[in-house]
Formats: sequence, structure tokens, C-alpha cells
Amino acid sequence: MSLLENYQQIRQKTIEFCSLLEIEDYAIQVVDFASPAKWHLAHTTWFFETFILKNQVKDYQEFDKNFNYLFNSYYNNVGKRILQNNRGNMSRPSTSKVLDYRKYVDVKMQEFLKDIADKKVIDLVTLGLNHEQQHQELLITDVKYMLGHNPLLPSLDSAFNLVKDSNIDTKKIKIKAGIYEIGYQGNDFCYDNELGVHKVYVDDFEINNHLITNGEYLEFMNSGGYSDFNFWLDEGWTWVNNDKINAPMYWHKIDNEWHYYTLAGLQKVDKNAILSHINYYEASAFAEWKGMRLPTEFEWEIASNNLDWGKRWEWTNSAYLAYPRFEKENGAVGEYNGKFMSNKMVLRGASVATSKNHSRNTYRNFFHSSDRWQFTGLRLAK
Ligand code: AVJ
Ligand code: FE
Repeated sequence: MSLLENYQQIRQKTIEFCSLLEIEDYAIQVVDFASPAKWHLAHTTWFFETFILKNQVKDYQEFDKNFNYLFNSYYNNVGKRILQNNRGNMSRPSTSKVLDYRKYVDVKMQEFLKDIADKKVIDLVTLGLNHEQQHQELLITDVKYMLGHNPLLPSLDSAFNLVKDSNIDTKKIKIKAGIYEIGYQGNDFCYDNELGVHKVYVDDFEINNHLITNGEYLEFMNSGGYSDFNFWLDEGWTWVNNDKINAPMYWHKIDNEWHYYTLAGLQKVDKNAILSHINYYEASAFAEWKGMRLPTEFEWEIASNNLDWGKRWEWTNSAYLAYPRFEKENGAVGEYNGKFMSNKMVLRGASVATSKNHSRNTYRNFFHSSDRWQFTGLRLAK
């Protein structure tokens, strides 16, 4: 597929998901970490306008002089911006103005992509497309958070039954101790944080093929998992107590039976379906209860070719740190990944909301230990 066709398809996909929204759904921000759909639509567009059009197209006229301030997410190199928790304060610009912004930038981008040859620029456009795909996943999880905190727990669409998949092949994979190469070695796109192929030593280990199911997690819950401090990391135990946590995000006990909110509406918890919406503290406590542990990101990558993966982001036992030969990209896009390498854990795999061509066994997702609004799950190792 040409870059132009790729651009058209990926941009269109964002719009397709949004067509399921009501106009009131576009603007609100119910929690700091979840951005409004309107903001995602504009921010992904801003990325192309800022990093491609403004730098590459002679006499390019920006769509609106305020948009850099409104839709710059975190690039200090590109100027001042609104606070992240103010993203929902913007009833203006209207959604229709933001959609006009997308069209304006799309016209310019498509013109520009017709004869583009510079490898560096092609790479930057490709980064912009992968960026948009990351935001497609964030859009889904942010909309889920919004509707999942609406008192009526409305369904978005019956097709969005994203928690259902099950895999309970209980095979265990044994890997021999040795020195293995870690990092992306292909010729296609990857992020800077996957690069700098390097060797790591791992000891003998065993890793489960299956992701923990709701049924297995219910056993942990029913045996008092959330009330025994022995299973918990200190920060996790504080969180459980302060926030009175007794189940994964979106779970509700109704008439003594566990249900969970899905984008297809409220449903009874399916014991065979793969667990979702747990944070690192919960993943760690579950592993402790089982007498096992989470794999490191290196063990995960080494074993990945023999594993069933791709339905949940899997918490690993690895802190999100730079690889030994990590080089952040030049310029403002150097702020893309590298500056978040503190106080975050690595998640490996991909989720039901991840673009299919976007998942690689070297992809390093990262979130804070307390985050659980993504489609996060866990796999055990020992
Ligand atoms: C890799 C999902 C943690 O949410 O900030 C979006 C993705 N990077 N825009 C994030 C991202 C820039 C990133 N995560
Ligand atoms: Fe972004």
C-alpha cells in the first residue's frame, strides 16, 4: 500500500469510530488521564500540521493560530500549551470546526504525499500515522471510561464486545537460560524506544501460554485477595485501602453477581474471557497469591514467538527504561517516548483495541503502575 493510501485509511478509521458518538460525547473529560474525543481528533491532526506541513510545505497557512496552544499534548519544543486536565473545558472550538481542521489538513497532506521522496520525511509521516493509531486505541479506552462512568452505563455499539475473547490453552513454555538479543531488528517502522539491539542474559524460566481469565481472577477475589496485605506492594495496598478497591475497573456487583461494563453495555462477567482493566499492583498481587510472578519484558520478548498474545496489554515486571544504546530522535519528536522513562512499567503484547498492523513483539507500551483503563491483563511466569 502506498503511503498516501495508508494515510487515507488510517485517518478514515478514526472518523469511523467517532461516527458512533453523539455530539455531546465529543467534548467532555471525566478524568485527567482520559482525553475528549474532540481533542484526539484535533491533536492527531495537529501532529501532521506541526511536524510535516509547517516544516515542509512552502507558505503553508496554519488552520487556526490558537490550535498549537490547544492541541499540543506535551512537546516543550513546540511551545506553550493548555494543561492536560483542561482538555475538557473546550466547548469551543466546536466539533464541526475540529472536523473542518481535519479536512483542511487532509487536503494539504494528500497533496504533499503525492510526490514525497525524502526518506526522513517519509519516516516522519509514518510516525504520524503510527501516532494516530495509538490515539485510536486511546480514543476507544477514553470513550469507554466516559460511558463507563455515565450513570446509565450506555452501550456504544453491540459490535464492541471487546472483552469476550478467551484463550485457556494452559500450555507452559520452558525457556533455557542464555544470552538473547532484544530490540527491533526489522526494516519496517518501530519507535525509537525499541531500538538499540542488545543482549541480555536470562535464567531458565517458565511462562504460561494463557492470559489470566476472569474466572481465575475471581478465585483470587473470593479467597480474600483484596483484603490480605501480604499479597500487595506497599503502594498497591495504600491504593486498595484509600480507594476502597475490591475488583477490576468497570466491575459492579449486582444482586450478588459480578457484572462488568463493556462498550456493548453491562454484562455478566464471563469466567472464560480474559481478564481486563487491572493495574500493575493488581497484576503483581495476583501473581504473588499464585506463588508465581510476572515475566520481565525481556523474558516476554524471548518467549513471544511461542505465545498466544495480542488480546491484552500485559504488565511486565520491568520498569520502563532506556535500552543501553537508546538514542532519542532528533528535534521535537525526541520528546515522543524517551522523556517518559521514569516511574512507569512496561506492558508487552497488544490489545483488542490495538491496530492490527501496529502490534510487534518488540513494542514497548508503558503506563504508571496505578493505570487500569487500558485493556490490561496479565500472564504468569516463574
Ligand atoms: C505509548 C500509549 C503510553 O498514551 O502517551 C500518544 C502513546 N504517544 N501520543 C501515550 C502516545 C504520543 C502513549 N502510550
Ligand atoms: Fe499524541
